[in-house]
This record gives sequence, structure tokens and C-alpha cells, in this order.
Amino acid sequence: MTRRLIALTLGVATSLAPSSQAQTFTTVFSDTFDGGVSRSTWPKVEGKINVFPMQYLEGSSTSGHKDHTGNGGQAATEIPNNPFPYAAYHEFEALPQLNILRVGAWIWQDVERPLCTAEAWPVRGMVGLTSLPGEALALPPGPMGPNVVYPYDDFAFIGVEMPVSNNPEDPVQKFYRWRTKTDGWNLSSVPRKADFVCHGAQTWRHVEIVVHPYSGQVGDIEFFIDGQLVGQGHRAPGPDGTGVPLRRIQLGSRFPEEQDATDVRPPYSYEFFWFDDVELSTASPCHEPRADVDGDADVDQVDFGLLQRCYTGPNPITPYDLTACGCLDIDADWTIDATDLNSFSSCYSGPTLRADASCDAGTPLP
Ligand SMILES: [Ca+2]
Ligand SMILES: [Ca+2]
Ligand SMILES: [Ca+2]
Ligand SMILES: [Ca+2]
Repeated sequence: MTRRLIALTLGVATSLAPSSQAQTFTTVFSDTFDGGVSRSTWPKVEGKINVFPMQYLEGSSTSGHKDHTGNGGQAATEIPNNPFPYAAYHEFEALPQLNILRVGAWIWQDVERPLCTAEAWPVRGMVGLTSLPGEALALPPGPMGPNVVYPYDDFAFIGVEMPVSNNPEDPVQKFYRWRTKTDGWNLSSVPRKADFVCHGAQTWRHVEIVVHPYSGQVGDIEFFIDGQLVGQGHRAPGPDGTGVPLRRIQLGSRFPEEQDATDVRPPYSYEFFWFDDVELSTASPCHEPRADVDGDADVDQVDFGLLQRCYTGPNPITPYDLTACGCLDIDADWTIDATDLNSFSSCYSGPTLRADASCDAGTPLP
């Protein structure tokens, strides 16, 4: 490593500021819905709730011409309908577990039930990420008939969820909510309306869910509304010590998992919801180069110390800690061994000397 240090000592050594933590996101999937809602891109969720199957989302051309994109196109529409629940999804390929996953979308709620009435209007429009569904379960019949539902190992949702209270003064009536499998429903401080008064204006709101590599800690999932952090939750643990992979974007009023014989809340919505400009993107949590574990732009003994702590050898007995060590697994084979050490050495710069950011560019994430 000393030789390498000498070889890379070019120019004047300067005191380096820590590199920016702002990740560069790459778009994996996006949809403006301007030409309507493709039923192959957005199939409906399978399953039935109280006999009734999920519905496709519709284009907005027949229901008010809402369009966030701003070019006169359409948005995706969830139509008020009793008893049909709306739940359409877009499935995407499994991504490396070390990826940061982000889904964003715009939501418009049409009117203001139940803000200005004491009636218990079911109102629900949500954006979410889910794992792939499990095997269909036939549950005991609900109030209107048999249920066929699909369990999910993990999910994260944000949007407007039907209040369990019919009191207009209850906070659950007023604000966007978020939910994970682990954390349940939580209230944000962002109101559903632009003007939080009876008959005040509705507005588009941008919702975003960011899923970090699994650590098991709060903050693995973050929720944003209009760019502000409004909630932090947990990912569900998977069988291999990392998080359950999230593989679907879902839009609509409901997913079938939770409508069982004891859940009497209806699965539909008495309001239009519009969804637009959905975007799925990913980013690497690693610094450039990946060998700069502490993010101070050099690759030095501090980074090497971290590699030593992560070192597993070629036949690990226990897996390494993904969030602490994953960036050092340069060949994504779930070991930190000689191959990874060689790559690290080739990136070595020495204390306060800026490392070559591209020395391990293009290497796969575990
Ligand atoms: Ca649009
Ligand atoms: Ca460093
Ligand atoms: Ca490796
Ligand atoms: Ca350093």
C-alpha cells in the first residue's frame, strides 16, 4: 500500500472537506399517464375483498382532465365507487440490496370529505411500495362475503387513509398519513388541503418514499411530502438478515391484505383521487470511490481500519453488516475477502489526499 501511496501522491495535498452525502439517483421507471393508464404497465392487484375484485385505475380524460404534468395529458384516476376497491401496481426487477430506492408521485384529492361533515365518508388514496404478494389466503367471510387476500411481507404507503373516526375535529381527518408493515399507521403534519378550512382549495401534493439498505433501525424507510420529511419507519426483516425486497409500486385505495373478518372498514373511496408523474429511481449509498468508507474523499488508514472490521474471508460464517460493510464488497459476492482488499488497495490515496473517484467505478452493488 505504501508504494501505491507514493504513486498516487500527485499535486499538493490539501485538506479535504467531507464529500457530499447527496446521492445521484437514476430513474428506473416513470409514467406521466398522459396517454392514459396502461393495463399492462399497471395491472390490478389480484384478490377479492368481500367478493369484489380490485379495479384498474382509469385515465382522467372522462373524469375532469386532471393532469399534473401540465401538457394537457391525463392522470391516473381512482374513481369513487362502492364497493370496488382500486389497486393497480407496477412490478419492477429486484435491485441490489445496497441500493437506495425512491418512489415519488403526485396526488390530488378531489373534494374534502369528511373534513366538513360529521359523516364517516370512506376516503382513501395511497401511493406505496410492496413486496411481491404471498400465496392467496381464503379468509373467513367478511360482512359481504368471502375474502381472498394475499399477504405481503413488507410494504410502505403514504397518502390519505380513511379515518377511523367520524369526528371532523379528529386529527386523523385532516392530515396525510403513512404506514409500514412494522410501524402501522402514523399521522403526518401535512394537511390534505391547500387551505385547511372548510371548502378551501384542494392541491396537488408530492409524496415520496425512500427505502434505504436494511439496517433494522428506524429511518430505513423515510416519507416526504412536498420535499419535507414527515415520517421515518422500519423495514421488515427478511429471512437472510437483510430487508424484504420491495418489488411493486402501488396506487389506489386499498391492498387486499388487511380486509379480513374483523376489519369492517370498507375498501373503497367516496372520492376521486388522481395520481400523476410517478417515478421510481435508485441510488448507491456508497462514496466515490467505494473504498472511501468514511466519506472524506481520501482512501487511507481510517478506511482500511473499517475494511479490517468488515473482513470476512472467502467463507464467512456470518454475513457482514450490509450498511457498514456493503460498499467494500466490490464484487458483490457477499464476502469481504482478498478480491475486495485488492480493489481497496488499488484505490488507496493516503490521508487527506483525494482518491481517484473512478478507481472502482462500475463495480456491482451487493
Ligand atoms: Ca400527466
Ligand atoms: Ca476516507
Ligand atoms: Ca466480495
Ligand atoms: Ca481520511
